[in-house]
Amino acid sequence: MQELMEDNILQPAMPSCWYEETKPHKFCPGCGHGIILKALGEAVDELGIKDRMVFGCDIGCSLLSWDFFAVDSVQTHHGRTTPVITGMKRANPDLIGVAYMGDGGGYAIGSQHLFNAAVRNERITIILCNNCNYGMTGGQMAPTTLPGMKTETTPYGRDPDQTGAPTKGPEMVAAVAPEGAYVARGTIANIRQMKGFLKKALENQMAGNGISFVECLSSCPTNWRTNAKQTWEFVEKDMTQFFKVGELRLPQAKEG
Ligand SMILES: Cc1ncc(C[n+]2csc(CCOP(=O)(O)OP(=O)(O)O)c2C)c(N)n1
Ligand code: SF4
Repeated sequence: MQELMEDNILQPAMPSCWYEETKPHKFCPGCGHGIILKALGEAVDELGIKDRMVFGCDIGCSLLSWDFFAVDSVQTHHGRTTPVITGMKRANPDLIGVAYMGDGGGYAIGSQHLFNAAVRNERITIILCNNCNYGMTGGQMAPTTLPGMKTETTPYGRDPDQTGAPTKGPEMVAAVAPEGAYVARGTIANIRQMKGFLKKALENQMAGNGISFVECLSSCPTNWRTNAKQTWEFVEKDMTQFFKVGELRLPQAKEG
C-alpha cells in the first residue's frame, strides 16, 4: 500500500494549474464547489491557458478558492467579481478572465453586474455555483431556492407567491446577450458534461466572441442537512426538474 501511495497510483490526479500547497481544500465534505473547480482546472490544463488566466472569486463559500489556482487571483466584494474581472480583461485583453461566484453573489447582490456584462457581451468567463442557498452565512434563502424548499429564512418552505419564482440565470443571460455569447447549465452530477461546458466557455473567450456563462448545479450538504444519498438525489432529481441542464446559447447563433 505504501509503495502504491508513493508511486502516486492511489492519489487522485490534481490539475497542474491548482496550487498544490493549499490542498486539501477548505470546503465541507460533500460540497460541490471542489468538484466544479476540479473540472475547471482540468479544462484550463487541457487548453494550456494557465499562464494567461486571472481568477476572481466572490464573497460566500466561493472565496475559499482564493488560493486554489497557481495563477494571479483576486477575491472581491460580494457580488462584484464580474466587474472586477471585466476591468482586468479590458485593461489587458490577452488575459483569460474567470469570475467565480455563488448564486447569492451572482443573482442577488451582483445581478446588475451579471445582467449588464451580458448586455455588453464582455469577453470574460463567468462560472456560477448554484447550491440553492446562501451557503457561507448558514443556509438562508437564495434567489435559486426551490419552491417549497426549507431554509433558515423559509422554515415552512419557499412560497413563490411571497418571494417570486427562483431565478433562472442562464435563461436570463441567454435572453439578453448579443451574438457571440456562450451560455450553459451543467451539474456536478455529470462531471464530464460540465467540464465540456466549462471548456467551451473558455474557448469562447479565447476566440474573443463574447461573454461566456456557465451555471453549475451544486451541493451544500452542510446547510441542506442531507446525508450523501439525499444530497445526490436532491442534485440529480429535484434541482434538474426545475433547472434544465444543457447548452442555451452557442456563439454562432442568437435565437429570437
Ligand atoms: C455587501 C455584503 N452583504 C452581505 C454579506 C454577507 N454574506 C456573506 S456570504 C453571503 C451569501 C453567499 O451566498 P452565495 O453567493 O450563494 O455563495 P455560497 O456561500 O452559497 O457558495 C452573504 C449574504 C457580505 N459579506 N457583504
Ligand atoms: S457551507 Fe455549503 S457551500 Fe459552503 S463549503 Fe460547506 S457545503 Fe460547501
